Amino acid sequence: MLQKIEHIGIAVKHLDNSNALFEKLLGSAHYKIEQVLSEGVNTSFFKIGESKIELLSAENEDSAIAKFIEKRGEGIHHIAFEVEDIAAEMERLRAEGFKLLNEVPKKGADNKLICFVHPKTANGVLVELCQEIRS
Ligand code: CMX
Repeated sequence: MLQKIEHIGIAVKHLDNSNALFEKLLGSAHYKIEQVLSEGVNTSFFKIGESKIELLSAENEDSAIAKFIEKRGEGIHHIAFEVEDIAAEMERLRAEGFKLLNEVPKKGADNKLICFVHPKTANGVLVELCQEIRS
């Protein structure tokens, strides 16, 4: 089951500028900056109640974020849902006909196992499943 909107990912050109902008907008500072080299992104996180905003800038031109901004400009890039059991959710969505962008869960930002669902199979929305990594 999808439990809540864990975060909304927003693609930005310049992380520093956007951190300052979102600090003004949200009235609170980001609590974390993290580079995820496997995804070619730099991220920052803001808490909004039980959800978060993730700002993403491209680390290199092959990054999904660089391609997204080139095609569509800055803006909402994905919606991430928290799940209890990512493997079970992936199996459920696969069986429902959604195209998953990775075969097995991968390590994402903010201590999460993640999997993306192709936007072409979800009404144009890039969906991320994320499960907290429990130590
Ligand atoms: N939301 C909605 N649609 C999107 C999209 C997004 N974020 N990114 C791409 N698309 C659309 C494209 O505009 C394109 O539409 P058209 O065919 O109508 O032009 C279509 O999807 C396919 O795009 P593409 O150019 O053929 O494929 P891309 O090489 O751009 O790849 C995608 C798109 C979603 C498969 C790829 O970005 C991906 O695998 N994403 C998952 C990983 C990711 O996004 N990582 C960065 C975030 C990591 C993090 O959160 O930490």
